[in-house]
Amino acid sequence: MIARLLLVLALFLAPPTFAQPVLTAADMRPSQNLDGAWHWSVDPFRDGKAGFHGGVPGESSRRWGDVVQTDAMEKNPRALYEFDMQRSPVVHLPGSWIGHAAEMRYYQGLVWYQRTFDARKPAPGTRVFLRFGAADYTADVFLNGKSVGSHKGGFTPFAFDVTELLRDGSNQITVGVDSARTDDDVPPPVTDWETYGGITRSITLITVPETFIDDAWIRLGRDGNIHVDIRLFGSQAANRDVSVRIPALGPVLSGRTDAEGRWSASITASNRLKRWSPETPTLYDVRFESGADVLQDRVGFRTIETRGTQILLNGKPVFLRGISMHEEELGKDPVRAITPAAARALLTEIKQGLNGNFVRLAHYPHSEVMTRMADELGLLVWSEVPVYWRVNWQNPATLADAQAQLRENIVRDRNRASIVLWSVANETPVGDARNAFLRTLINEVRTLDDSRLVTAALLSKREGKVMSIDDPLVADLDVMAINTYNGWYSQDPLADLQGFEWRSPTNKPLIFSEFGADAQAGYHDAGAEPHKFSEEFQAEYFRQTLAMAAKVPFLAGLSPWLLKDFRSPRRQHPVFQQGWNRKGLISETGARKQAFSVLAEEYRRRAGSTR
Ligand code: GCB
Repeated sequence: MIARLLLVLALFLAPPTFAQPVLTAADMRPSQNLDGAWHWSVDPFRDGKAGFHGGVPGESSRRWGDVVQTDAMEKNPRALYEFDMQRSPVVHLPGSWIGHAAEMRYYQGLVWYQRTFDARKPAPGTRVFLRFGAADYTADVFLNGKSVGSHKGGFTPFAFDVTELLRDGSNQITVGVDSARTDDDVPPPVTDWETYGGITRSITLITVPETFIDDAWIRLGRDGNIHVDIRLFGSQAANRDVSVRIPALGPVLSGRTDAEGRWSASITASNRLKRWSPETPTLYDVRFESGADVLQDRVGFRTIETRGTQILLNGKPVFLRGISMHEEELGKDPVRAITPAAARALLTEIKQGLNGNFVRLAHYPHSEVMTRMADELGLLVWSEVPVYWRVNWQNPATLADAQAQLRENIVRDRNRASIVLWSVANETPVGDARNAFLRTLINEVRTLDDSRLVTAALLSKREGKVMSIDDPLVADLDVMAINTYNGWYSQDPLADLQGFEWRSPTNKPLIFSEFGADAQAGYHDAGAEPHKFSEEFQAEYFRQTLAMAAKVPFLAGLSPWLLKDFRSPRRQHPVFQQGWNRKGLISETGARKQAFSVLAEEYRRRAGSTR
């Protein structure tokens, strides 16, 4: 009994381990890109997994055979297969199935994808991983008819070792992606955004030496030193030489891994180091080496911390002039395919158009394309996991899912200087089970990354015109964040907003992580009191809310809701919304609404000031 208790305790106290390789900076490794033409077939009854008599999904199921054995009918006139993937229509991946056909617009369920590609049997001493940038929500992956693994969670990367299954010549990948979620999932089924089921980020085949650098984290500590942590994966990971070099800055730092394949080291930062900031987003090539493996990354170095109610970037107070956004490209029919050009277009609107220095990447981990672009363009980033609204706080499996998504996000992006805030939740109602759940996530963040700030978007309490933050979680966070919609979801006259008084329970910085109002681009109402959904209403709402914000002495940043109109199935006003949340400052096609210049002007005024 005591032994069992100790084991349970040890499991709780042990630092997180990664049974699966994480392949940090995988997008920088040479790879065979498998994006492009894939066959697809819808499977609303999940027949391909189990068939109408039920049964276990996998190779033994007859229906599963249907999905992979597509040439069998040609070979055998008596064979019967009702899936024929190789003759199914072709689409371009990555990109959600929303764009495959009109009838897929609101489909939530299972879709099969398949493609063939040429490869070589891996050379001895190498491993090959099949990596997906993301698939929403559950993915079951098969190579040459054999299961290689599954993944849950729509926004983080995963990779499977396929060394044993790859063969010379033609190979076949089949993926079953299921977008359906239950109340136990993260996020739960009801959100205020489009699900975008499917394979939404790149698919690659990555070859590495048998023992390789799986994780390499480098950052500037608040102590002025550069810290490095490397973890090798493979049979030779223990007691092995490793090194790290920043060619532009000087000497190689090297050492040997411990029995677990880990190596940590610190070095005083060179005085030639140019710190990364939105004004000077300097990135350095960093080269990690061990044996035959070389892993390159592009990394910026900066510090982020708080002092009282201020946020300090590189030791100096900074006011976060930001805006929130979803992962959705510009255009009338987005499919959540974020190319570097799509990421650049959106982030440039923030940086240059709005005079911003900050973006909240809501409400889930965005593509690594986006976070790398933020590094390059110079935007501070809030990164979050989809712990959104009503999560099943009581269920340990739900917590484990949230932890896994958090871990995958942080480990993927720990080298991104742009990211300054990890957020663990959005608008979650206070309660014991919720508090315990979120505290576990906060502890997880701190174990994985002690160099950034932890936050969560909280709800405020209103008594008359007094707004307060009545949430025990503020004690656990570095930065408080509040979503506030007075004047939009309430019927307060906009002119009254300035009279709202904000009270803080603690001496910490506050960010208004959301405020916003819908407006349909092109709908004008120049009346003395403009109607909701007009550009004039939204502009006035921004004027008044910004004036209110200017009076909050502990405010350290803003990320209003939001840059661009985005698809949301719960926004069906037939005239103004038509399936889109219209709180964007630009329309889905990029037309700037009046409020855009209101915010741009406020940020121009605030640029250079710390408040
Ligand atoms: C919120 C949510 C966000 C919604 C927004 C809205 O508070 O965090 O996901 O889209 O309000 O438009 O109501």
